[in-house]
Amino acid sequence: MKEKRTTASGLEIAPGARHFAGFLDRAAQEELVEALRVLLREAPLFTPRMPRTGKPFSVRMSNCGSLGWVSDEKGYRYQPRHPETDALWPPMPAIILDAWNELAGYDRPPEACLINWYGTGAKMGLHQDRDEADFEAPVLSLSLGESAIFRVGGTARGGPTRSVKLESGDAFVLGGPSRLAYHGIDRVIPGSSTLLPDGGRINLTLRRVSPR
Ligand code: MD3
Ligand code: FE
Repeated sequence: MKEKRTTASGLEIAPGARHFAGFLDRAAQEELVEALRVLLREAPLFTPRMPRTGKPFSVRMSNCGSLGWVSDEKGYRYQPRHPETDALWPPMPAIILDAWNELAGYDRPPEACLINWYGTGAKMGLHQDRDEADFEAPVLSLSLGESAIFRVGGTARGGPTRSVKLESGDAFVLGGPSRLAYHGIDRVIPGSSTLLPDGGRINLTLRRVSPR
């Protein structure tokens, strides 16, 4: 597929899928990690489980914002409370809202910020994000820590895919025809970043959930 440059740092890798390499500089990444450390004390990482089978995900998760994504035997859903503490999700740090305002090009603020934590060997299989009622809104992803091999295809399962390396500080916006693209994380590259002292990778995904 032909690549098209959109802004100084945005690369359109498929219609509506833009990669902003190095969007957050090192200082901003460190500030965001510190904000997340504070937030995760209030809303600890939990291990989501597959609907029906209850098989645990290899990725651990938490959320901030008015709604959070959770998954267990009963299914995938967004809810206002943490599944284990029953507390409301903490508010989104300003740096996250700033990224949405700069990159999303959408007239409403994000409602959900899913925090994915990848330790050694964690991955995420190819899937579509379709638990939201507003597909007009883009999804914005921010990557921190070790680099990941991200795979993105089209809107049909089994079609061609391409791989993109997501590095610490990168932003990725998925909108338009790519909003319902299949995507996943094949693997995280150990030792590829010094941002997190104990290694691993954090990905944040910002979304609109409610219908317009
Ligand atoms: C493409 N997270 O949480 S972020 C997810 O790196 C998820 O943790 C991955 O897929 C991660 O659902 C990938 C990039 C991303 C996010 C949303 C998308 C790519 C997307 C929505 C549609 C198409
Ligand atoms: Fe996804």
